[in-house]
Amino acid sequence: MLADPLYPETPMLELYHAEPAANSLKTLIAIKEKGVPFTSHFVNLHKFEQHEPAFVKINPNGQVPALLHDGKVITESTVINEYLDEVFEGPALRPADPYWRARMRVWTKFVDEYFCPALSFIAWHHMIRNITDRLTPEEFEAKIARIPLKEQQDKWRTSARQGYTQEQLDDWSRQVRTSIARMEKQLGETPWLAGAAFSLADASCFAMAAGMPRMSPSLVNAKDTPKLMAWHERMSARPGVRAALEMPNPVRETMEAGRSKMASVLS
Ligand SMILES: N[C@@H](CCC(=O)N[C@@H](CS)C(=O)NCC(=O)O)C(=O)O
Repeated sequence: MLADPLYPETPMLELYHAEPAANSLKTLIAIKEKGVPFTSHFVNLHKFEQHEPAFVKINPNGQVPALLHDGKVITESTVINEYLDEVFEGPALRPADPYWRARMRVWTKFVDEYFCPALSFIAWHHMIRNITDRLTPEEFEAKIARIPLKEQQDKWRTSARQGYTQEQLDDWSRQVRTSIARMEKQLGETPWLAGAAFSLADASCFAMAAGMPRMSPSLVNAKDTPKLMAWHERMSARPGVRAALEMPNPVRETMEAGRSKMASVLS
């Protein structure tokens, strides 16, 4: 087992991630809440670094995040979070009770299969052109050719060119509203999404909803979603969550450029 020279008692842990948003934010919250020292590798998605051969060797899907622990790779943000909680000392991030642990997993699955994809398609529709418009058609095709997954190639191409249809955007927007309503209902019944304590369910949902009170105030606000707003405040005040949000974000400006357009869909 290779030891990190800075923390000789800690096995070498490296996280490859992008700006603190979506799936990267999800794992950053878990690793910071856990308090495990790690080496951060920023992968600039706006420069297509996730498709470079060196990174594809780490994650054959060409996506962040990816965790490297003692030279072993773990991918999939939700799996990474469970792994971190299982392997490292520190505050428990999963309920001990099997029922609530199952409920936690229902939330993380819901985020991965429903909430995150809906939000992601809307975001890509509005933001990808800020990244791809500076490329010539030849440069763009060369970038696309390196993307390992056909589905991701299609998503980049559609988002960069014609975009998605209004019908598709409306449907994803409905799914985001459904996700918000489901969170609001749960937070009316329990203080955290999987019961009495913070868990990976909160990390997953917050990673998707972090920007919503600011970006989509007509959807997430004190009058319509008071429980969610109070939870958002409690989440934002947690030192681990704050540390995750404060991770460097060199692409903030490009992101902001697409946000107002995105907000108009999510209302
Ligand atoms: N199911 C994967 C999804 C990972 C994912 O979609 N990552 C996005 C960032 S949030 C990404 O790397 N996108 C860049 C690309 O697909 O080219 C997970 O949860 O880790």
